[in-house]
Amino acid sequence: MNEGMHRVLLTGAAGGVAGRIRPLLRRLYPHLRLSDVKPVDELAANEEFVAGDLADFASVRAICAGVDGIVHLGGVSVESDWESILAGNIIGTRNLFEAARLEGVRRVVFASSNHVVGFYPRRRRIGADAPPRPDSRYGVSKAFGEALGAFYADKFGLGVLAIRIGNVDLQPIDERRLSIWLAPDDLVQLLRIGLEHPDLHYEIVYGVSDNAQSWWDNAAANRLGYRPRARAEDHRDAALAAQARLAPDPVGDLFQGGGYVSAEFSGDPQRLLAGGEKP
Ligand code: 15L
Repeated sequence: MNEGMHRVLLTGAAGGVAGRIRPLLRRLYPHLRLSDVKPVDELAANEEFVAGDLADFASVRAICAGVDGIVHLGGVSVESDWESILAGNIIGTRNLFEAARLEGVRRVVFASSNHVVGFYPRRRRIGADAPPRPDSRYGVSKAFGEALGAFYADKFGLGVLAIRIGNVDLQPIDERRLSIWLAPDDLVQLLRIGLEHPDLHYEIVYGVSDNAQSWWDNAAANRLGYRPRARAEDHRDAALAAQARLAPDPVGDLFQGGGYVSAEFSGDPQRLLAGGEKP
């Protein structure tokens, strides 16, 4: 069952997340087109590589031609300077959605990030309808990508899933990741919902496994059939041991975005914590 998803484009294919999910995706879809500015080696029989620069519209249109669905992991995946964020994530994501529309692509799965909501306090549980509180230029660019997704869905009928990804890895690597860890298999479950769910219009979901101390209400994902299998608690001792080796981060440790919050921070944490509480 892949609901007409014969050709799927994966952007950011040379990155770490793509490397973890490629072996799973190529078993699900007949043809995977991989794209990145950097080359990707060791292609499987049903994979092709097409180089693409997200900041260059003609290049983005070429990588989108003839595909049924797109998993957009490409762009800048961490905090960076404005020029890099503008080129890779603001112009790049605009180019991606516009090219998808012109090429008649049916679905786009947008890799958003937990850093869209990084300034929410850790003690607050939020849903996908929580207004953005980005903790970084990177988080702002992901909020922009979510807005673009809504626009292309509402205006042009593209099916769009924005996944606010926590942290994709084989296991949670510290205490914060016990809340936001996303196992690669669970990410692939969400990608399949984005590419194949028959009733998808536009939805924001959290990319998080079945973690007992998650900060997020993932009702929207569950409604679409998401049933995460991995549990951060199964790796709790190792994550806490790793945490004990890290320096405390007095500001970052209070907020969901962690180090992205404390980097360059000159605000008032107490004010943010007070303002972040529900009456
Ligand atoms: C992200 O959005 C980044 O892409 C990833 O590198 C991690 O920093 C992750 O967030 C995180 O919050 O752990």
